Amino acid sequence: MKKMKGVFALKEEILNLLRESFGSFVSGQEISEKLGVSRTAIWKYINHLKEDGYEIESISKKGYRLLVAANILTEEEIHPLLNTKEIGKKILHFDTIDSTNSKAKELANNGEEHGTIVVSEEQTLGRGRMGRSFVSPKGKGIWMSIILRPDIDPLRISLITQIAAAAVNTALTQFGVDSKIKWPNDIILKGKKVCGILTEMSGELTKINYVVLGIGLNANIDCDDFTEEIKEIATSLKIQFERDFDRKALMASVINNFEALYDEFEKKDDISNTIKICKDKSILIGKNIKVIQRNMETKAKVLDINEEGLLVVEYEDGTIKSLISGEISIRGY
Ligand code: BT5
Repeated sequence: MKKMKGVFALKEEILNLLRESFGSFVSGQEISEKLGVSRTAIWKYINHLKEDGYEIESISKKGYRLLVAANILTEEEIHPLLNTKEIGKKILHFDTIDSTNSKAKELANNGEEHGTIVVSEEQTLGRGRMGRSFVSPKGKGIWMSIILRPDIDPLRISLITQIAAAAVNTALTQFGVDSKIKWPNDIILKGKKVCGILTEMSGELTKINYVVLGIGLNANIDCDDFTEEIKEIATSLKIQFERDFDRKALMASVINNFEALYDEFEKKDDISNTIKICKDKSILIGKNIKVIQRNMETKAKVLDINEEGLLVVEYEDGTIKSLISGEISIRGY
């Protein structure tokens, strides 16, 4: 017998063996020899996998056969779809959690490394900006947080939100979804919000300790999951296209697109592709809006998004200002 392995490792290894022979049987004897565990233990792990949602047929004398993979966003399911070096190397998956951003902050405070992702099937206390809540029903969206340790000036932190917005929008385009970016942190589909981004930072004036980048993407939310009030402003891919979207492929695509743009910025100090996407896909440029800052509403026209990701607006008195995302809400676009 080989040395005793952890429960997660064995479950993953059994799953991998079944995956390699997807659709055909693998005998208990074969699994037992390859992994050095008893056949009773294998039976136990197979039951765990079934509980996770994997459809596995078991027939005595033939063994086990994987029929359908579980529709969950675990590391085992996402890893084969990633082409990244650092982002998502480790994916911590939860069935339910208060908020992936809160969990990621707790982990980052305890030294969790750059690139680790926290993802949950549901959030019971999903958070938006300024204490607002974010609806995150079970198995219907991508509720994830990425831990980042960028070596950049803390003043440029809002660019991380822009990178995420560009990455989500590009990923959606790859799925045939024609969405738009509402500066600074929303992705809009047919006039309603389909994704929100929450960037939180721990650091000092001159040095970032870590950034937690939270992304909430409404993949397969049904209309009834939203309250009457939120229904007016929010949507999902399923509501718009009347079909389910592959959450695993979507999540992987967001991560892959994110790392490409993030690396350009962090390693080469090049934010140009991100800004180009944010400008090309902007729903605000050219529109008349209301800028809400500290409960004050001011009318303005959006002129541009500049090379530092700031929103350039012209107020009614003719003054031109570049806005930092911080505490600003935009209405009436
Ligand atoms: C955001 O805030 O849009 C940021 C949302 C970030 C959510 C992710 S999910 C993973 C990670 N963990 C967390 O706890 N959070 C992050 P804000 O711009 O403040 O917008 C919040 C407002 O959007 C709410 O007040 C509602 O009006 C609306 N809203 C709530 N749930 C929504 C949903 N699922 N889809 C679209 N809009 C929603």
